[in-house]
Amino acid sequence: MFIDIPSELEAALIDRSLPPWELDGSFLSQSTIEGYRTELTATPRFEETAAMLRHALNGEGGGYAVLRLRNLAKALGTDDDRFLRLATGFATEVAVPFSPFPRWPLWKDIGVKVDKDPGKSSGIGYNAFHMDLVNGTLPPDFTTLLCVRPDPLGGGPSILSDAHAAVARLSEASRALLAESAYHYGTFFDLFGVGEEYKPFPILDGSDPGEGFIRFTAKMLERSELGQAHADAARELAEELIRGQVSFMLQPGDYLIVNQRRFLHGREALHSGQETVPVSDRRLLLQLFLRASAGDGSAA
Ligand SMILES: O=C(O)CCC(=O)C(=O)O
Ligand SMILES: [Fe+2]
Repeated sequence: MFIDIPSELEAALIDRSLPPWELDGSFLSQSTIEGYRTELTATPRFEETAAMLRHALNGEGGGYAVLRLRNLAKALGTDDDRFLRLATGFATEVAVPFSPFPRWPLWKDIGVKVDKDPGKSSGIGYNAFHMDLVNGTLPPDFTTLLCVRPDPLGGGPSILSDAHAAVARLSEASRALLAESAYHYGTFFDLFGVGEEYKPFPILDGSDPGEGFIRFTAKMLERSELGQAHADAARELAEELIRGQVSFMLQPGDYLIVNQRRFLHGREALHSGQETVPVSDRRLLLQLFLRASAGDGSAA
């Protein structure tokens, strides 16, 4: 699930500069998509790398990938627009980049805020297994996280788990409870491209693996009022996700892409002592969401 960029491709990408992207509403414009594709497919071994990436995300047993853009990040600098455009170009090979948040740029900063709810995005604590935008009727097909800086104190490995495999290990009775519209989480305000608010929702919608979402966030166990039996079933799912998890530390330039129809993600706690780290040195990720092309639920 870790994909290195062949060195001849790296060299060609460092020499080439993609133009700034344009948006059409909250989606990357068709002319940007076509322009990036034309530029990138002209570089050596780009197409085979993009095919490996798509296979890691959509192929049998797949569901996430870490594209190692480390050398490109070193050569270009992570705060150079050229680097971000290249990452956007790779993302575009998977699905269409978009921003669900009208007031945010295409790539959204996830920094570290010591005063925030520690279990939420940019908090310092354990970020439990979840899918992003869980309470929209159409969550992003892919969520992507580009690492600019890891936690300088050494904490915060990413965690991933195969949601369908976790569900398959549950009892029939628990699965029946998870299929009921008895769950809710969070607020839904001013969002684009992710459907309507879904409340209450079922965690399981009966679709085949790789088709529907396993609409789950373990954060609801602490933050939503749930009936006892439904909460117990959700807790069992959270435990199975942990039993099946993999974890790894993102390095500068690592680009994690998660197929939200297959895998759930989260992050271990950052190391203690974040308040002693200057804000400009703290862990920083950039987040981008992707929509599979219209009418194609699997983004193949
Ligand atoms: O900080 C991380 O590594 C994950 C953040 C995340 O999943 C989110 O903000 O939705
Ligand atoms: Fe997330």
